[in-house]
Amino acid sequence: MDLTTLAGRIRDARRLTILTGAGVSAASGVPTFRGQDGLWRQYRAEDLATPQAFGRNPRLVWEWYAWRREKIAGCRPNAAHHVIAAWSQHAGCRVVTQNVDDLHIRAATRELVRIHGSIWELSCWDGCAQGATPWRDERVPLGDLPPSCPHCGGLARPAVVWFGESLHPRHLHAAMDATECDVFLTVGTSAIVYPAAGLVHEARRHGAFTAEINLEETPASGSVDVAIHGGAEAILPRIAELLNREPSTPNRT
Ligand code: BV8
Repeated sequence: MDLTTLAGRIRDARRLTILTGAGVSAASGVPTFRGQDGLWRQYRAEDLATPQAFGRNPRLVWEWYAWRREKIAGCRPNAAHHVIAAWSQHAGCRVVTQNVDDLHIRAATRELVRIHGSIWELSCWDGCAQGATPWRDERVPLGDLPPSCPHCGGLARPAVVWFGESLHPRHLHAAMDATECDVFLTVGTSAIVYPAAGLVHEARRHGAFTAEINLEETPASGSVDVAIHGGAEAILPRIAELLNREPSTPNRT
């Protein structure tokens, strides 16, 4: 199985779903969660991205998010985001991302489901009715930490899904719906965070051809039809180039 065969599968697919993780943004300079640069002051993501950690020390958790926002503000979509955005313009292509950096949005990706929310959005931690709907605040720096809810003056939180929190039902439904596809690509994810990591298995169950593009082996590598080791920012443009070389095809150029 090589890139040409995978390109052929993508070319013939009426429905293509792409799941992305932090590895897609790595080439843009966004730290991944579990790579070398994923640590912050020796904390792991799982130590800070929880409601319990926030309840105990909202300022510390906000310092981590403010540090990430500052880093992400200086990053731009890379070639992987642009190829995915181009494919997303075609009917039948859906993109499900675990990333909260919004680089897929900045690359003008269509049919995008952000299952873990956005680091650029906030909601009310103290549960006021209006503050339940996330609001966007792209200020860098964010101002005094922790920020307050503009509706009730209580504590604001990052509008992301923390470990131990359920995904928004609408997002979970859209992600599950997207597993009913002909080709399912999982790109740049360590495949250990659920329910996102379960989507590729769901796609297989629906009879999809599954492929993984990742720098290293993951728990999903043994289950997919093809596992390609390499940088998403290099592999995806090569596949796109193979597709562009094809005689014009109705599904995807
Ligand atoms: C849920 C938002 C139901 C926040 C994130 C105990 C109690 C409660 C729950 C659990 C539990 N045990 C297990 C669970 C379930 C838990 C879970 O899966 N835990 C894991 C750690 C085992 N899941 C949840 O809690 C989920 N909710 O289950 O609800 C429930 C409710 C209550 C009680 C029980 C169940 C919610 C999970 C969402 C967590 N939020 N993010 C924030 O960002 O601050 S997850 C976080 O990890 C990010 O979103 C990230 O995207 C995601 C996954 O990480 P990856 O994207 O894969 O990034 P990573 O660094 O790991 O890997 C990058 C990969 O890219 C690497 O393989 C690398 O080799 C590769 N790479 C690097 N460079 C490149 C590359 N590949 C290609 N090209 C490159 N250039």
